[in-house]
Amino acid sequence: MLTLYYAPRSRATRALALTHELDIRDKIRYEFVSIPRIDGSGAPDGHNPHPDRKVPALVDGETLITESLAIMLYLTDMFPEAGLGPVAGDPQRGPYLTWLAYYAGVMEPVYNAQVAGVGDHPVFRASFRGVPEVEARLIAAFADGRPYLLGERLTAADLLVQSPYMWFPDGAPKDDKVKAWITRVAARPSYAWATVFEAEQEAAQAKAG
Ligand SMILES: N[C@@H](CCC(=O)N[C@@H](CS)C(=O)NCC(=O)O)C(=O)O
Repeated sequence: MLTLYYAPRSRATRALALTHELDIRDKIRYEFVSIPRIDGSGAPDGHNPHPDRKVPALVDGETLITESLAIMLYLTDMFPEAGLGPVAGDPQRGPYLTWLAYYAGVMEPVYNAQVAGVGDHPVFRASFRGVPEVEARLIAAFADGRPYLLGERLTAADLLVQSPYMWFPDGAPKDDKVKAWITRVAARPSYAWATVFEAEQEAAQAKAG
């Protein structure tokens, strides 16, 4: 049995959505945990196995998997028949890994640095480049009219790479094709389910006190 530790409206939401896309909700135990929130509410949860008490965290038997990239890759490799992540040997495996790694290794630092006001520091730019390069990368990816990052089919890379623009729509590239992709991913039934599921569980937690 797999256990996914999550908190509502967080980086775990895309992992919840992935479990819906993979059609594995009956194979997952979902564990609600609290996290400290920007408004001062919430607190680290002693039940969360993540070493930093962050979400998402996935437990498979004795194995703990943290970091959204690792969790998504772990799950799409574990359930390849769902077609949410090209497996080794598939020509799309390289682009798939590239987008997953680009999100975690470049996009998250770049957007966080922008918010922190340090994105233009020459050392930062030398390592990561910046928002204009991220936007150019996405605009180039969708220039041929493809609906998803790898082509005709949604993969976990779409859920990961699109997620910052769910939280900060104003930060999305000003490009119609990219914007259409953001809307397309957000409109997936998996996100509707994740949003309702989170809200229901949050209400149940509040009621239980
Ligand atoms: N790099 C991690 C980041 C996880 C993360 O920062 N999650 C936030 C929620 S959006 C969290 O748990 N924050 C709680 C805290 O900082 O204590 C990932 O992508 O999984």
